[in-house]
Amino acid sequence: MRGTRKYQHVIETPDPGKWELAGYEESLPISEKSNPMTRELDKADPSQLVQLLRDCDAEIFQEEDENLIHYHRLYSESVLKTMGDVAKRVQEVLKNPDDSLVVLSGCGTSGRLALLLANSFNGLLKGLHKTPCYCYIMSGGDRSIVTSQESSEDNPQLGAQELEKVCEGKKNVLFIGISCGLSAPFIAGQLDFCMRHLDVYLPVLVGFNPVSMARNERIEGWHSSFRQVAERLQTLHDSQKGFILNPAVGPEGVSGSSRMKGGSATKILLETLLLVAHKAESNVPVTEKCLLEILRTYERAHKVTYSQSKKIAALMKQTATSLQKKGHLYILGWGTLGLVGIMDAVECVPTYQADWRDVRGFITGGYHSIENKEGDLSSLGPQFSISHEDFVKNVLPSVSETDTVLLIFTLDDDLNQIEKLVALVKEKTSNIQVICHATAGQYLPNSLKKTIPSIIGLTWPILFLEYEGAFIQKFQRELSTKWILDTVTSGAYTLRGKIFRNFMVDFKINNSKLFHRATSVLQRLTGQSHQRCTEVLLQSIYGEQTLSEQIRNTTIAGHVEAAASQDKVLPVAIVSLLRSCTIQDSRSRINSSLSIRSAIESSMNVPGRKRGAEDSESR
Ligand code: S6P
Repeated sequence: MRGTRKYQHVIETPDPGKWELAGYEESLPISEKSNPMTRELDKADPSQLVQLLRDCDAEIFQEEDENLIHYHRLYSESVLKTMGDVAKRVQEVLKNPDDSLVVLSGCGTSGRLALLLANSFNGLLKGLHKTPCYCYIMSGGDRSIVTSQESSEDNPQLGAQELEKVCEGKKNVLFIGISCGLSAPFIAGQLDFCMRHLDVYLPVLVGFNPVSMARNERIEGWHSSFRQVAERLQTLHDSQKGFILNPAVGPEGVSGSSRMKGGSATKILLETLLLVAHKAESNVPVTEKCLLEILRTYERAHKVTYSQSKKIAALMKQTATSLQKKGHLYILGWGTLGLVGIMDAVECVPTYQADWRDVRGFITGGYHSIENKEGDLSSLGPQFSISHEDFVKNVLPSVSETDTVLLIFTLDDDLNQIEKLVALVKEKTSNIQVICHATAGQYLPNSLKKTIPSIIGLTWPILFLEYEGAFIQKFQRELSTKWILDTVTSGAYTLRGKIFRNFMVDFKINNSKLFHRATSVLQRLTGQSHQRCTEVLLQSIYGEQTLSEQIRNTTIAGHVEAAASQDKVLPVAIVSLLRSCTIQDSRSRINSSLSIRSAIESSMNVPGRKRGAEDSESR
């Protein structure tokens, strides 16, 4: 443990990683760097995978190290101070709910978290018979709750329009734009809009890169880059007309997969800040101590969660086996834990090119429980059927031994209903697992215990707190569930050969960020120039060895559109570059390989291959 630590930590956070040293993958922002801890993620067994991802999650709580680059961390004074300042401004909104609003906005996972958070705090207000004053925006609209709509995040104008629409008639809006990588054009458009209307809007940016690492290419069809917007926002900090909350939490365990640490850190940071604002409403002043007290409860949640590492590893192994046999993972959750399950399932699609049927989430009460703006979306197609009734009616009849069913609930949920569902599922598969949250002193009834072979039991301490504080337990349970599911699905897809080292290598290129990530992964694995990598990526997207002038002159948005109809674009480009073979040869090699990972691994060892940057740097 380092001597510089200021706070007594609940968990043992790892020592600072090599990623903090000057020069480590210098051209990349923290959110896109590869985490030195997980460099051999693809060779790990389930227990090691859990341990590695556990340590990565613990980095969220690591403190700033003055001996290294001066990255601000969650516990840094400047971050705590900004959290306090923003909390005070939230208080002002809470005092005048009729013409004020707190808007939370994001894309992908960040958008789903905006929904979860807005609903939590509206729920908190409603419980006090106060007017709800939170609202959420997600790029792609409510469809993005249950399906991946990555392309809509590239549109800054749309972001601004949506914001203007939800804020119509309001005099005081606190806008919280979440972009973990400080990269989403949709959020840039909204921040820019706020800065042009500072009489009404107070813009707050939440993300996990320093401003100097915010995305720097000019947004297509717009006037600025994300970085320019963030820099403008930074200048408003001293006058308290705008804020940036961007502690470093370290690179993701799976490079770039911001649904993992980025999502968890968003939840921790914003729930802490907002809870303090609500407590302060009852005349408790906003202090660093209040913030720290809550942050510590999340550290505790990390400890409680990963005390179940063995069982988490078993669930991961079971899931990987199901996926390998072309089976599925069905996640059935109660209350907001169901939404956490849906969030995790949806993300498997863009991150691992999974079919939407592979991992699916269901929630008790369907859309009614989610309380989304657009109401019931189930008429949009089978993908949008998300209630337990939908599961029983449409999915259960075809469930078999190859499938895994995971139930997630608390002991305060309807245990009779749960028991009945368990019995129905058991008629179809014995692979049934449970995540069960209890408060100290509560026990799972024997009748249920006997019927479920494997239970991940998490017991949370009783919190003798005032009304607002009682929400902490709900937040802990959600985060703990998120950590387990992130680890299980990321680990299962790693075991299925979808990761090479710690790079996602088979993701859908369906927005500009992902196009740039694909080029960057290509460069890192092959050591070839940016220009050459872009060229081969385009060959793979268009399936043509010779690129026409028309293709070369197409915008990135055009390439992204073309990539949408192709599969395995990145793996084909990687193998083609490593082997100096045609796109067609590469594709047939991949198609006949055991997994994407094995196709890349065997191409790495081709005689005479030029060593890649990654090879020379760190292996
Ligand atoms: C990440 C996930 C994406 C992101 C989205 C927003 O694992 O696949 O859906 O959440 O791209 O990213 P950001 O950096 O703006 O929060």
